[in-house]
Amino acid sequence: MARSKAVVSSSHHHHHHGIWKYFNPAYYLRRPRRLALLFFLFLSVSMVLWDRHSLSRDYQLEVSKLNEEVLRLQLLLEDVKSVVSEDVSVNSTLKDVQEDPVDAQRMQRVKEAMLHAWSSYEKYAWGQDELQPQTKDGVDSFGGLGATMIDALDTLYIMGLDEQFQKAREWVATSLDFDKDYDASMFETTIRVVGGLLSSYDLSGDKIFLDKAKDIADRLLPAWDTPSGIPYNFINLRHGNAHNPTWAGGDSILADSGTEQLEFIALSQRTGDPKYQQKVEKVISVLNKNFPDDGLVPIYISPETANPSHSTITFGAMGDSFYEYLLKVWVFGSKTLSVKHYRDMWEKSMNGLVSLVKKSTPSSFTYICEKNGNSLSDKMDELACFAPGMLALGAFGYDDPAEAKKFLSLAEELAWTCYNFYELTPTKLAGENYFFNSGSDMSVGTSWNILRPETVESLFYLWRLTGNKTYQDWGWNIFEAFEKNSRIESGYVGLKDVNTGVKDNKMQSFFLAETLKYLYLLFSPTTVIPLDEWVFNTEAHPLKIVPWNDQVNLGQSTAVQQRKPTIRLRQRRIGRMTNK
Ligand code: DMJ
Repeated sequence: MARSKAVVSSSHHHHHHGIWKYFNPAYYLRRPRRLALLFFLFLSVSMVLWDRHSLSRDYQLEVSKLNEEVLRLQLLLEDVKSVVSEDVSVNSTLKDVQEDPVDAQRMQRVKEAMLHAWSSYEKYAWGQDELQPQTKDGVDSFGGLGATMIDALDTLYIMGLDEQFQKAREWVATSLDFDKDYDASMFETTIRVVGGLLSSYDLSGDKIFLDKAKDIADRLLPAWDTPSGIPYNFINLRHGNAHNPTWAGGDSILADSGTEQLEFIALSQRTGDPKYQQKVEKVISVLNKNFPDDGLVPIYISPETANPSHSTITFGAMGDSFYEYLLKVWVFGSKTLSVKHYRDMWEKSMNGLVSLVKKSTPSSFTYICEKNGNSLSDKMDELACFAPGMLALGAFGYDDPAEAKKFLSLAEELAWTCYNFYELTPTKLAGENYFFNSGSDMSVGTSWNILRPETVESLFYLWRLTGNKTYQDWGWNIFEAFEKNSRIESGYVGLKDVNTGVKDNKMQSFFLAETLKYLYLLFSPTTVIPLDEWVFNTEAHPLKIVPWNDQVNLGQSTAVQQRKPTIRLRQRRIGRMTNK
């Protein structure tokens, strides 16, 4: 009994030893061949794992490339289908059709660029504000409102990227949430989010977009509750408390305060509720009370008194779109009496603009100066390159043909300068701003390029309004420079320096909203978003012009619905000619 106990105990001990001896280094030191075997085993396992990992990475890459290819083929198929289905029916409207095969090809190339930008966003930053293509992730730079998603909606629609549009539409319906404890810029949120949603509503007739636009606009509205009616520029989306940035010394910014008129007027027209329109129209009438003869307003204004403080006058950053909207509200209001004061203010401002215009030496580039007090500074932002387009659009509103001609040629001269902002750099992409020096024309100041649209925007207007194909060619050159410098495998990035081509890590949402849309429209038939039926907001979101209702009739405005067929048909016809 005692013996057997001893045996059991010994065997148990032995067994225990049997498992754990392999973890004892001494065991292997005494057995070098086992050690070698172990090492070899370790090596093979790691190699197999590593190989599998890189295999699956290659595989993923391959799959994503194939996915893009499938999408491209789907687009082609869509085009071919429309040839078959519409061949019989469209003979009577052939004039709408894209006649130029080069245009048609370029249009497809821009559409493909949009697809690349969009699928990159979809893959790495879905639902977030902006894609960071280098790090392949997203960033919420606007409070997490899906800025790129909303900015891209109407571009997807116009280009006929239906599946992508539908998927984004589902995100808007199910995941877009504005209840954020975030101090939003009322300007950025209006032009991108309110504008993007309203445009999608006007194009598709889908009510979800109008509901969402109303939701966010209601959260922005308290920003206008100031002593003067000039709004505070930031507002908390959840709590509704508004304020101005401390860096502006408590003042409001001109562009930030005067670039909501189109969106909020459109919202009043579409909802029948006048409160949006009232807030934004008051801003203009308040500014009109002390409007200077030259129509030039400094960029800082007091929200208490509506008086401008001593600050820069510019058609670039912080001034720009205030002037743009004076003209566009007049167009949006069907140029009727109720919006005449907008046109009057705009014409004054354009005389002011002329007083800032100079020519460089030796090459005689026309440029717009900035003004500080009484002195002009020879500096122009690329942002100010929206001005040629605005001038061209407004030129046709002068009764006096001499005035019309004067402003159209000014527009054309400025467009040449802006095109040279691009042409003169090694990358053929423009810097952020330029300095003009007598004897040596111009030189790049701040040297980054963040995929901005202003120059191609102006080329689009000039092409539409003059029919001069040179503007298309300039736009195409700029597009190719973006393709060459800014396109990477996972999206489009800006450049830190247009001289060296060093890339940054951001795909700005306005690249999809504006740059690619204007480029696409530069090569589309002029019947796609015709300028006498639509007004582009400053983020390139087209809003449909509807009969200008006075306050009493606002409720009856239902004109902007079921627009889908019109656009779709035109889209199809383009495809048809592409394949001819
Ligand atoms: C856009 O958000 C708008 O075009 C705005 O008017 C100016 N800045 C960017 C594009 O550069």
